[in-house]
Amino acid sequence: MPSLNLETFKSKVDAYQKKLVDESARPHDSKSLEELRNLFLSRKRGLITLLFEELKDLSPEEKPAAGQWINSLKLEVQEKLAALEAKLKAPQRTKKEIDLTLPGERRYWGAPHPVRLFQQEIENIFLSIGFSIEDGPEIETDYYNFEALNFPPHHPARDDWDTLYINDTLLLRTHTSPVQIRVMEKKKPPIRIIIPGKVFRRETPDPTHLPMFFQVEGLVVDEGVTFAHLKGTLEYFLKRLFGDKIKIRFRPSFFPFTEPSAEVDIECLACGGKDAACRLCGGTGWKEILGSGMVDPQVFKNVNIDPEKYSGWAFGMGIDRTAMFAFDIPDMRFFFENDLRFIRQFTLK
Ligand code: 2U9
Repeated sequence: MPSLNLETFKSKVDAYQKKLVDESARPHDSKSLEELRNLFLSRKRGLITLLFEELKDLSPEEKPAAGQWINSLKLEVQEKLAALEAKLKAPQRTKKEIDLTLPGERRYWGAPHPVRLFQQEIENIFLSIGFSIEDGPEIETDYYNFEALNFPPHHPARDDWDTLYINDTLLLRTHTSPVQIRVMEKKKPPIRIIIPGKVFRRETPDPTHLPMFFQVEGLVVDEGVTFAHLKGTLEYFLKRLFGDKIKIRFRPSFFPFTEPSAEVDIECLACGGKDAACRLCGGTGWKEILGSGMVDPQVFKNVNIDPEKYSGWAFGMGIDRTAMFAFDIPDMRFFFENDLRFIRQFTLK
């Protein structure tokens, strides 16, 4: 029956169309592509050719529609084959291929950070005169950061150390001094140590302040240690760091954990005291470089060291701050922006 024939014919065309879609989705090489072409378009046995031959079994009214179906299938076959052929001819890039005409990949080498460089310079000087290096926790208790160092609770002296508290008893250490307390609790004199490390204060960043910076502190405890040892050792240290000719002066000062205490200045490296408007020293000719003093007897009592038998001296110095002065860096924030053009500029002989 003609109507059944037309239906059967349509489902045959649809089945061939589906076959075409499925076959085109597979990967092809030139051989399988040729086989696909023959399957549909071979002049003798191709599916399209066979469909055209079957047209004769349909009635004259059915032929035009059926002819259109075959023609649109043939068009789709030709389009699909052309696309597959183009894909096969496109240059294939394998992983091993290297295109030597492309510009090279630029590699940004790092460099030792200026703060680290300066810290190592300081460490090497003290290591060479018999000190050893200690470290300890950055999160501390109120006891180790303040009380053991002779700051009673609520004492106004604490106001000079703007502190970042974690809770009522824990805080971010404001200096590396808690490490000296921990060392003295464990080790009996003689003690000769330095403690470089990160410290934290509640500061708004500006050219000379950051909430995190680096400090180095030192401690010497033994029998018969005097202020002369403090003075001699610090002078030796500063001359090694800034050169033999550097002028140094000691000024009286106050710290809760040392008595007597002294701040140490060096002559201004930028103007030598000759520029009244100097950016570094403000025209005084001197630059404060560190604080120091003889360990307060109360601090020794807190760690069960007998202050009648032992004495000691200590110092503290900002590493970033001093590196800024030594390298003539105008803004402390440059250290932590991680701009390699800045970081790469520094070397020490
Ligand atoms: C113990 C005993 C004594 C450490 C000291 C200073 C003076 C000092 C500042 C310098 C610049 C901190 O980085 S800074 O803001 N420090 O002036 N530090 S004496 O004295 C100690 C430490 C621990 C047990």
